[in-house]
Amino acid sequence: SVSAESIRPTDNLDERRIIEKSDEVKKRIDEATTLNLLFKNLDRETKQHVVDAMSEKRVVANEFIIKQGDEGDYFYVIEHGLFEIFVNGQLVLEVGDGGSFGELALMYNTPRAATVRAKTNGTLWAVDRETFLRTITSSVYRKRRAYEDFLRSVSFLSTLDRSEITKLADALEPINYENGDTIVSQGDLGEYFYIIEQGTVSVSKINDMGIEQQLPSLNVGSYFGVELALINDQPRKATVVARGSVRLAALRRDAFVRLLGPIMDIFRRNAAEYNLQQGRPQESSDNHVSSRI
Ligand code: 1OR
Repeated sequence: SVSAESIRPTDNLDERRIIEKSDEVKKRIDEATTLNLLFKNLDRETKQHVVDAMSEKRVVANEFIIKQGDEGDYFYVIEHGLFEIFVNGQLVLEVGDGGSFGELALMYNTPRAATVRAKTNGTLWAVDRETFLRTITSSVYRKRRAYEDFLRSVSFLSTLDRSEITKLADALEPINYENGDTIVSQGDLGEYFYIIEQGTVSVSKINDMGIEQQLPSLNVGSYFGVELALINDQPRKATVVARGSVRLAALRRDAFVRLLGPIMDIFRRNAAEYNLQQGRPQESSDNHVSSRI
C-alpha cells in the first residue's frame, strides 16, 4: 500500500520523487537502513532523497516480490519479515529485518538474478529505479573507483574478470584499525572476510597443545577470515591484530559466497595446507596465492 504519493520538482529542477511520511515512519525506515551496506556510504542529504522516495509495500506470506529474469524496477529494504531468495529454483539465502534485495538488476542493468518470495507477512520499503540510480548508484560509483585499481593488483583475484572485480568493489566495506586492535579472535564466529588494503597484521594461533604460535604477518593484498565461507559457521582459526594503522576491505559472508564463489577452490586448496593464506599484489598470475605460512 502506497500512501499520499506525490511528485514534486526539486530546487535544481530535477524531478524528485517525494512520498510524504510521518516522523514515526521515517524513524522506522531509519532503523531498517542503519546497518544496510548500501546506505552506509550515503551522505545525509542523499539518504534523505532515498527515504523521501520510498513507498511502503506490505506483503503476505508466499507472495512473489521479484521473479528471476524480469526487468528491474524497484530496490527493496526489509522493515520486517523473512524473504527467501531462489536462484534457478534453488533456495540460496534467507534475508530478514534490515536486509535488502533487488539492487543487482538496477546497478548493473541486467535481468533479475534471483527470485524473491515472502516467507512470512512483512513490510518492505521500495525505492524506484530512477531514484536508486540517482542516489545509491552514484555513491556506489565513487567507492567502485576507489577500489578497482587495488583489486586488480591483488594476485589471488587475478582470475576475476572486469565485471567480477566491479561487483566485488561494490560489495566491499572499508574498515580502519589502530595499532594493537584485535581484528579477529581465534574461536569467534565471524561474518566477514578481509583483504588488507593498507598496513600489516600479525597472526597468532593457540595450537592443539594449548601453546601460542606466532605465524608470519600478513600485508597488503593478503586475505584472512575465509573460515566463514568454507564451512558454515566455522570459528576463526587464528587471532589477527593490527600492527600500526591498518585499512581493510571487508566482505560480508553472503557477498563472499556470491562474488568469490567462483574462486572458492583457491581458498579451499590453500586452507587444506594452511590456516590462513595470503596473496600479494603484482605477482605472476599463475600463482594466485603466495604460500608463506
Ligand atoms: P536482483 O535485482 O538481481 C534479485 O533481484 C535479488 O536477489 C538480487 O538483485 C539480490 O539483491 C538478491 N545471487 C543473486 N541474487 C541474490 C543472491 C545471489 N543473493 C541475494 N540476491 N546468491 C546468493 C548469495 C548468498 C548467489 C547464489 C549463487
